[in-house]
Amino acid sequence: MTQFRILMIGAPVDSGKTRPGCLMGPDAFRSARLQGALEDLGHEVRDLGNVVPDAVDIAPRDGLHALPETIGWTQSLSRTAKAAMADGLPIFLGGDHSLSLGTVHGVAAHAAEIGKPLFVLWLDAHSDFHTPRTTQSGNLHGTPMAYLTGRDGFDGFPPVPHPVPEANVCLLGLRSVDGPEQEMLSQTAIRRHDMREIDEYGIATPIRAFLADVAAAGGMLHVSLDVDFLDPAVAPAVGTTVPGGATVREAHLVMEMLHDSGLMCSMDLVELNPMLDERGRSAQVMVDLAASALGRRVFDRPTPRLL
Ligand code: 6HN
Ligand code: MN
Ligand code: MN
Ligand code: MN
Repeated sequence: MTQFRILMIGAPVDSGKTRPGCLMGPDAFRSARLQGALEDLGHEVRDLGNVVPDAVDIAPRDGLHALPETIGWTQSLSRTAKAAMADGLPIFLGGDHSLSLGTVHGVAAHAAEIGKPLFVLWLDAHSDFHTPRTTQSGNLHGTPMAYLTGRDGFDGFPPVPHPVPEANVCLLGLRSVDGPEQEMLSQTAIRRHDMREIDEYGIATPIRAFLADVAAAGGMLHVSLDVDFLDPAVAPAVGTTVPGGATVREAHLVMEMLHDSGLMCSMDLVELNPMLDERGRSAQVMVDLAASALGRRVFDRPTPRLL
């Protein structure tokens, strides 16, 4: 099995929504033994500690929660992510999903520098495709996909010189998409797979097609895993639960297929709110999923080839 040099990077971002708690996420992942689980697979794992946000001189804006702080995080995480990409396979320990405004921004800068197309797999109940102009909640964790694909409306944020091409984005697990997001998404080439499609065709179908395209393009793949991709019955520790999510096995299958593809170059584990957890079980599910994405399996055999 390919061994990686894995960099654990804490991103205790809690500014992307009003309900606090995600700042404890990185330490919950550490307590659930993420490092040991990955070392057990033979990887070299470094815990680089937690990132801090840049201090920025930006005015708060009505209707947007904690805008300056989130811009500060975007700046510092973009720099950190770009540097980490040259040094190993970073796993960003969230922190709410607004951290991806920065991590994917930095990963995209790295991809552009080495001349590889970047693909993004967004495992989430939500599309996170609001702009600061369309958000109804004012919570910026609902915006990263719009920012990263180059939408307007992100005044004060770092410019996006390397937007992720729409056709390179795959949203998987959708079951809560707001009206303005639906409207904007319908005008893009972004791939979107809702839970109904997963029910009807199985989760392997869309992921297999996406991974084949990443491989054919010689691309690199960033994976952003939101706790609410999972059904709240198995992962309650998230502020934005939506019933009808992925099962434990569906999520593991995605991770196992990611590992077999050898395409994943970076990963976010986001939205874990330990305040809402039950005896640490959501943190444990997320750690187990990360381990599957990095090679944990029952038998040493590849994904079975179906028709
Ligand atoms: N997440 N669409 C809702 C909003 O407030 O804009 C929910 C966003 C959820 C954010 O999944 O990271
Ligand atoms: Mn999300
Ligand atoms: Mn550049
Ligand atoms: Mn979500």
